[in-house]
Amino acid sequence: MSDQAVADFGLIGLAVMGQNLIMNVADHGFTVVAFNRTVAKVDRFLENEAKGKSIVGAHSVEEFCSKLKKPRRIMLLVMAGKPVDDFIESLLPHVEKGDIIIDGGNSHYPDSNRRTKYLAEKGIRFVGTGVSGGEEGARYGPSLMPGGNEEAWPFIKDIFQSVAAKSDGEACCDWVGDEGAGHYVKMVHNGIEYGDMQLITEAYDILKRGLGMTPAEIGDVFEKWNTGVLDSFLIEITRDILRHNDDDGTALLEKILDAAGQKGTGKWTAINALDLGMPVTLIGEAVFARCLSSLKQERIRASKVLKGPEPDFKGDRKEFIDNLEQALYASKIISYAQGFMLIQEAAKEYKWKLNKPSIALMWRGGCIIRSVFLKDITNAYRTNPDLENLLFDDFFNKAIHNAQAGWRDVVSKSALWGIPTPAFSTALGFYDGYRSRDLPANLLQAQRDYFGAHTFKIKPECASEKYPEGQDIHVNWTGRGGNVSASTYQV
Ligand code: 2AM
Repeated sequence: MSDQAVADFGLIGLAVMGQNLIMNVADHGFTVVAFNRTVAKVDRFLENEAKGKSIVGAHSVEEFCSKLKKPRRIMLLVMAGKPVDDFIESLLPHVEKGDIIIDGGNSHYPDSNRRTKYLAEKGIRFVGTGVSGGEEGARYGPSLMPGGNEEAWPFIKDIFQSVAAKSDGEACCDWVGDEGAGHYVKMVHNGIEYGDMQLITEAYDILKRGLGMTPAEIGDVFEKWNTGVLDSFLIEITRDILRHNDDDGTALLEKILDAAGQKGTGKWTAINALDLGMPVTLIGEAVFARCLSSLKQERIRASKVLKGPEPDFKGDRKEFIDNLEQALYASKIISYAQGFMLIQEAAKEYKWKLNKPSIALMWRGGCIIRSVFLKDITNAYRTNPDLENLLFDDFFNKAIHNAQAGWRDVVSKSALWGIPTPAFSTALGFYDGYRSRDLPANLLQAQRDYFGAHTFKIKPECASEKYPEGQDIHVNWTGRGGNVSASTYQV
């Protein structure tokens, strides 16, 4: 090893996240070498934020690699897409077999699948890691979700778990699984974040329009909720947002245009759920709710011509607010159950070994969806890593049963009042569908067979010689046409 090789860890990409993560790593006793495409940023960083810390700079990829101890541990925090591939190519002439390249950007998981395979062929260990928690998290403790080539894990575990957020003394970072599993789990995290945010907005809307409460009053409700089962970062910041007054003494929140933006990770999750055939309805509704909100001008026109009922709250307000807390809790349980159903299916489909108890632990602290609730999910998967569904866990089974009456009260009242609750409602719809032994899909199958000869199977208890169990059956519903099923003829 050359005398120059002083650094334990290298990071490329000196935007705020990169700079903060470097300082975080240096604070934990590691020496870090920094590089950036625009090299002037390296010197600026060294002279300012990095001054006095165990951070060195490099002015070329070659110099960067020569300053790293072996196996080299190189992290990229650059813009997702082509810049990641370009940097990987520029690193290749200067790295050796066994070295580790980590992509911590917002990459889509298929890219991480591809990069893991491509680099493994060259003897380079690739890691795609989700990083959550924003700038603050990067500096003082992010949630880190690494996946890819598992051979890399023993070499990066110490650094990753040192810099990650801690929850009850445990690092919010563990190995997720193969190939793009780290970025996949980060994608689902973001989808769940969409869902959590949508649920909170619906609760706010019900309190505002249904009960006629002011932002300050609603802030007090959120403050109380933050001491109970909903205790979480998003509930906490919502409380603060509700209490944030503008110069004129009124809530700034009420001046903000009600048209939501999105960067696409929620959409990726929903598209993936459709691709895998998993009913991740709450995230889907959360994405669509943002789409609907962004049709502001059209909604203004619609509000003038489409009539609906007005809220007329009667009864005990405190009891209703408690019911709303239960509705939010129950819907959140459904959303996480759906998220884990998706992750489970992805592992099966993509043949990844996944570390489920750790996924919940990684979301426990550091990231946007961090909450007390995730401790209960961690416990559920630690007790039974093969848990088929979160709703089968004793704790959550009890929780959803306790919350049910309040949840139904909120969804039905909102419907009668004309207040949209796409996320609360879809969660309840899912719950009732999931717990239904019999669904009306028998009629659907009959319709499909009627118009398209798509065939159906008979219920085992109704099987007979005429309708044998397990067979694809086609019936001539009209007495006209043939008896040929769609699977045997081409239109
Ligand atoms: P820059 O400072 O030279 O712009 C976040 O934008 C990080 O990604 C920055 O470090 C930025 O480098 C880097 N980045 C953005 N686009 C890039 C590209 N096309 N190639 C390499 N790095 C890029």
